[in-house]
Amino acid sequence: MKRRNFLKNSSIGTAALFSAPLWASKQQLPLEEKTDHFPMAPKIPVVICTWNFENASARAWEILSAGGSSLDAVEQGVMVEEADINNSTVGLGGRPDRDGNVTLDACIMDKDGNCGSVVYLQNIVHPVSVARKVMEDTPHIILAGKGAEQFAYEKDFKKENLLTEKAKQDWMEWKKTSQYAPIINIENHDTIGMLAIDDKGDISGACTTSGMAYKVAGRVGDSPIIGAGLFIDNEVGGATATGVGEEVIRTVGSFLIVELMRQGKSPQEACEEGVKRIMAKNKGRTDFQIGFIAMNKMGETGSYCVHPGFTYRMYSKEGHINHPSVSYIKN
Ligand code: SD4
Repeated sequence: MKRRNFLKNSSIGTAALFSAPLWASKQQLPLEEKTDHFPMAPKIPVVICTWNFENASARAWEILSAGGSSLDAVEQGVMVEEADINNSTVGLGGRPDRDGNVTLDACIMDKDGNCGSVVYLQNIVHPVSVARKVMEDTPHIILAGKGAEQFAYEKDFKKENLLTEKAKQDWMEWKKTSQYAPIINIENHDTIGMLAIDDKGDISGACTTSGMAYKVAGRVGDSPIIGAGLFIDNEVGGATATGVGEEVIRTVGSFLIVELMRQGKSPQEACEEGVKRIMAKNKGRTDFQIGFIAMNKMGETGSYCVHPGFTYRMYSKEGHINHPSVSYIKN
C-alpha cells in the first residue's frame, strides 16, 4: 500500500492498523531504525514529546505503564528537562534574556479542559508544577512574573538561582555582539512539549521553556499560551509546539491542529496544515523553525516542521522511538 493511502485509511481503526503487515515487519527492526513515519497507534497508553528527550519520555512512560494518569505523566515527564542543567532552553540552565535573567514559561492542560500557566517566572526550577498548582488551587489560569513567583513560594517551592555558570559565560560572550539571530535547530530549540494518553483513554499535555535565548526582557512566547504552545481537547486529541513562538501564536497553532483533527484530519495531516498556515503568512520567509506534534484519541500521532532536523520521541508498549519529522522545506 502506498504511504499516502495508508495515511488516508487510518480511519479504519486501531485494530486494523495493528494487524497490518507494515507494523509487524517494523517489529523486526532495532528501535532506533524504525524511522518510517505513519500514524502509529501502538495501543494506549502512549506518550510523545518534542525533540529526542529520552529521559523525560521514559519518566512519563513509567507513570503511564503503572496505570498512572496522563496528567501526572506529562508533569513528571517535562520536569526531567526542567531539572537538567544541560538543557539550555528549559528550566535550570536555561539561557537568560538579554539582561541576564532566566525567565520561564510553562503550562499544563488536563482531560477536562482545565489548564494552568505561568509566564515570566523567575527563580523556580519547576514552572510546570507551579502551573499545575495554578490550575488546581486557584480560580485563575495564568499567573505572571512576581505574582507567580510569590504564589510558588506560598506553595512551598524553593528559590533557586537558575543561571548556571555556563549559561552566564555564553550570555557574556553573546553580549559582545548582541546579535539576535537564532540558529535553526541548534540555538533556542529544546523546549519540551509533551502529550500523553493514559490507559483510560484520557489525554493531557504540558509545555515548558526558558523561551528564546537573549529575548527582550518581558518577552513571553507561545509555550505557556493555551491554544498556541499547547492545546488538549479530550474528545479529539492534543497538540504542542516548539520553535519560534511568535509564529505559533499568530496562528494559535495547537488549537488549530486540534480543530483540524476534529474535522477528520489525522494528527499528521493536521500538523502539516498548521505549518502550512504559518508559511503562508510569512510569504517566502523561511529563516525560522517550528515543530508541531499531535495525538488523537486512538493514540495515533503525527508531526511536521519547517526545516529538517526536528524529531519527536514516543514511548509505548512497543518500546521507544525517536521519529524524524517530515518537513515543509526539504533539504
Ligand atoms: C518560545 N517556543 O519561547 C518557545 C521556544 C522554543 O525550543 O520552542 N524553543 O518561543
